[in-house]
Amino acid sequence: MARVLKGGYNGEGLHIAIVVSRFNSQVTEKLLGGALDGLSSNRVNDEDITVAWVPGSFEIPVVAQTLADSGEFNAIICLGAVVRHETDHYIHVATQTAEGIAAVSIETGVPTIFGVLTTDTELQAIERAGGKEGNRGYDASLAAIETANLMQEIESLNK
Ligand code: INI
Repeated sequence: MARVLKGGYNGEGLHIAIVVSRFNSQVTEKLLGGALDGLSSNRVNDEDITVAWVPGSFEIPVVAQTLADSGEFNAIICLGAVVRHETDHYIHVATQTAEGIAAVSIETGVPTIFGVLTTDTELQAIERAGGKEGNRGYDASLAAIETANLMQEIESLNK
């Protein structure tokens, strides 16, 4: 019979950091609310949650990496909203943020969750931050808990 590993959603005892961008804060504050709601609904203690604000999404990876390197956290949740404008600035910010977050996750081994919206319009972002398309911050919190638990299961194999 195959061994199946499944992280599950019990957040008890997990230490989670959230890095959230102030740019487009009308959206990111809602993503943060969703993430905090998801963590507390799944039994992560308030005192085990750390929130770090950064100026824009581009600054998320370096702060996420420093938090991951601290060894204090089981997962890092990254929240931001990159909205397309007339110039190609958007593309650089979105690409570097996504690649940077993926690199932190792989290089540190600390699950680093991509909760950064990349949308054509502000309305699309609002719809994904507690509007009719749900709340990607909440979704990111579940991904953090599940992946952190899965990593712990893998680390405890053969112990
Ligand atoms: N930062 C965002 O988080 N979202 C955006 O839509 C955005 N746009 O479009 O410019 C944005 N720019 C700021 C960027 O993240 C950095 O903070 C800035 O370039 C300083 O490094």
